[in-house]
Amino acid sequence: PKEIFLKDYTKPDYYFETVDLSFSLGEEKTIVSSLIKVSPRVQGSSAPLVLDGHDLKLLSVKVEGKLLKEGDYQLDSRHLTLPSLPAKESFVLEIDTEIYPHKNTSLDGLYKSSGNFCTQCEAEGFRKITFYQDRPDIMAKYTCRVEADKSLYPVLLSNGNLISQGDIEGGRHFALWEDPFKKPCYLFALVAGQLASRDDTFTTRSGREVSLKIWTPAEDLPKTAHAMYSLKAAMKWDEDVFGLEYDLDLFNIVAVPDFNMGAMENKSLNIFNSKLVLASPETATDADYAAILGVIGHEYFHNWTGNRVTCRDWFQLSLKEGLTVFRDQEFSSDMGSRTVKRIADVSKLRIYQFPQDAGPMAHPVRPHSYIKMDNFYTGKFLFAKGAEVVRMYKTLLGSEGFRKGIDLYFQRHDEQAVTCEDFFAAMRDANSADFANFLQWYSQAGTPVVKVASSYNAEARTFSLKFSQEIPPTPGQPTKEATFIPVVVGLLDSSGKDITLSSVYHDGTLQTISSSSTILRVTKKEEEFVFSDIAERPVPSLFRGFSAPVRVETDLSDDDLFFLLAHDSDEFNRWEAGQVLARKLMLNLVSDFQQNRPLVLNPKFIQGLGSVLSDSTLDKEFIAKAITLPGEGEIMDMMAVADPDAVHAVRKFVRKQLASELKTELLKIVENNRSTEAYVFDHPNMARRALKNTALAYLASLEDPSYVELALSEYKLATNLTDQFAALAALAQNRGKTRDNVLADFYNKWQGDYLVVNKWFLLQSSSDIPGNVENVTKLLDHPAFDLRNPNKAMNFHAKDGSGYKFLGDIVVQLDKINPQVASRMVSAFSRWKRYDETRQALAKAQLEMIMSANGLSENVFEIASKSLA
Ligand code: B3K
Ligand code: ZN
Repeated sequence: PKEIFLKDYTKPDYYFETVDLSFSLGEEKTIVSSLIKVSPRVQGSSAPLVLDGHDLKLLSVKVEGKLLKEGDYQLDSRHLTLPSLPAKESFVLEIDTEIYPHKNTSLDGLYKSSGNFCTQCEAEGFRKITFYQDRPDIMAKYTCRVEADKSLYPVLLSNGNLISQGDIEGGRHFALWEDPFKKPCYLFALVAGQLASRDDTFTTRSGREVSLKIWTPAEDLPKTAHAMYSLKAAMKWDEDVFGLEYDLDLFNIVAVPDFNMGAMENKSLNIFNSKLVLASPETATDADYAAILGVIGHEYFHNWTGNRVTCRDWFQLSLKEGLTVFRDQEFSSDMGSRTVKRIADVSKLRIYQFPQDAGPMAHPVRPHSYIKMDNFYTGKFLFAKGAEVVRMYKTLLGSEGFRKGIDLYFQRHDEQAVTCEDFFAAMRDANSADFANFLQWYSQAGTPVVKVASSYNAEARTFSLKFSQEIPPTPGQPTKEATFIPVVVGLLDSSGKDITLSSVYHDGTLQTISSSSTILRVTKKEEEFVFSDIAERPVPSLFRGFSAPVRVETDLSDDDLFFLLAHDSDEFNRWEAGQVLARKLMLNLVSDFQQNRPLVLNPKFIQGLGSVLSDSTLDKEFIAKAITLPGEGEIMDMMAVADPDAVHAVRKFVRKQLASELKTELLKIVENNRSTEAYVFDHPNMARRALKNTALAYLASLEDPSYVELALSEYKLATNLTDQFAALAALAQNRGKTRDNVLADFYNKWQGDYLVVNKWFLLQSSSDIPGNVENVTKLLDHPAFDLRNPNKAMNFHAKDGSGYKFLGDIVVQLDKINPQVASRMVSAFSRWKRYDETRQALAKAQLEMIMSANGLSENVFEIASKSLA
């Protein structure tokens, strides 16, 4: 496999102006004809034209209408090369290929899902459809004619506007689509099948009436109401907040059961994994509803950030993904609770991105190289750091300045393929901003560690904060430069109120402030800021709202942290103080556990969480988050040698202790937050359910018969899946008859709904009950399990040798069917070096076994080999 480098980027020798595609869809084969108007970048160029192609049968090539003979071109397994081309301003290239969508299990390119045809072209799937310069800086105007059997495929969709349609002989019909905007081929899409649509309209603020259609099998249409609500909310929000309007008269969303990712932003024809479209109160949880809102928003927002302005090359992926993830985060914040959304996003960053940034696949926001681009899309979470970088621009520039930057970006780059520097330059130029060494964020991998030391001088009435930053070495980057870290700070007085800051001294200059919080621009390896006119020793609230994606180590005492937990005006930092305390406390308990010392939970911690629990002024979902302990992964991530057994035991211990000490309050919460009203998706109701269900899980962890009864009755009386599934999960924490019975009951109830059954699989595969590998091995033989469907393929963290072996075997099996999903799974091994020697040996053996498998995909090769390196 070949590694591709950012530094090797060169402009294409040929541009494509227009592309006319024609598909004749069939059961055994599909014929794809393309007619491309090609123009050389440099007049009179004699460069060969190299087209990408993968698993294609070439039928014919014509240049200017003239059929090329073998020998006029070169064909290998990945390319079609045309060595001599007319020396003209432009010429016409025609290529016919044959492909076999029914055999395509990779779900990349053109494939079939539940009998319907659909496509996925990002990042490099278009080359599985026809020979093309499959790179995003080739932007062309497309037409697409789709022809198929009319009774099997009554609906024929592609990008843009429907120009004409009609019947043709042999029971076939066609549709002709035209997309007026230039686009890269990764945004091409085609869908053909038996589908019905939920229809609605949206009138843009300039008066364009847009027809909205969400396509699913007819029986699923009732479950698309929330998706339609989400789409309209997103369209309105983008106008209000970013001034961005939809640019065509039609917007289609199609839901398909088999899809490698969440969804795809193809121009005007978004294709979605059904789990991110279909929802009803009985079959989807609050988390599903929220995910649908966020992802529908995300794909819609790509229409401008990604589609109208796209990436020059795949190294710039964050240009569109970081920005669009940031946009969907803001959208969800505005639709619900900003603090709770921020907490959720930061948690994901810590759970997924920080460990990746410390492992063999660590890469900068803009990677320097890749073997298989698909490996850089390991779920939406991993664009999280790119989104944080965009958020830092906003923190530094303020809402208005940020908006000015966005406006300039579109003014300069509409219908262009650009780079991360172009975005940076727009932000800078629109604000005449000084971004110092901010660009380091794009080129250095690894999570910066920022240490903060504070000191108060009573005589001088000054308070000093000393920062030092260090970015740990990552593969290929042993040493790092300092980067620009915006630190939002407030200082609390002894009553817990924010002190009004008057001035701060830094680098020889005194800056006046007069507000309760300020942004410190930390740009050097070591740097000091001194606040003046501070009457008493304050407690600093640092990195408010998580103002930079870094790991922070402060000299704050436990008392300071308890104080912040109780008083900080920045709600995010109240949560954060509780988490810092929990992490410290859990790490100490881990070492107690390892040295066979008895485990004792600090009563102050119980008290601290107890007062949050009974603080009726707080948002209920905030309380639910505040009483949730950091995950096992987060704790292991902080250890020199990760010890899964100890961390597991400690987390369980702390949970049970909290539950037992706070059971009266927890029970009250469950009882006061039930509702028999019809399900409503809004923040107050979701927050109420979240708090109740978090409390229920705590209580059920005690295995006390009365709480088991309580959870069982919550399970039985639930009127929506959120409550029902939460009760199921609470009961499934503990091994035994009740668990087995309730899982069986749930399956019986829902076996007809594959999306609910998937949750049932996932609950079990991610369970930490002892002996789970054996349970899950049995599930593989379950009639509802299908390895080919990515939603069902499970992702475990190996706990002992049997877990590793189980995962290793699945990876090898799955790689032959779907390399993208297989490589996502092999990532579970990537941090094997962080465990004890026995585990290391077991995991390494599996990685080596995988590497020796016949016909290994590039996807799995890249992750497995980098993990072993
Ligand atoms: N842009 C796509 C991801 C495509 C993944 C390709 N393997 C969806 C998204 O950003 O949500
Ligand atoms: Zn995206």
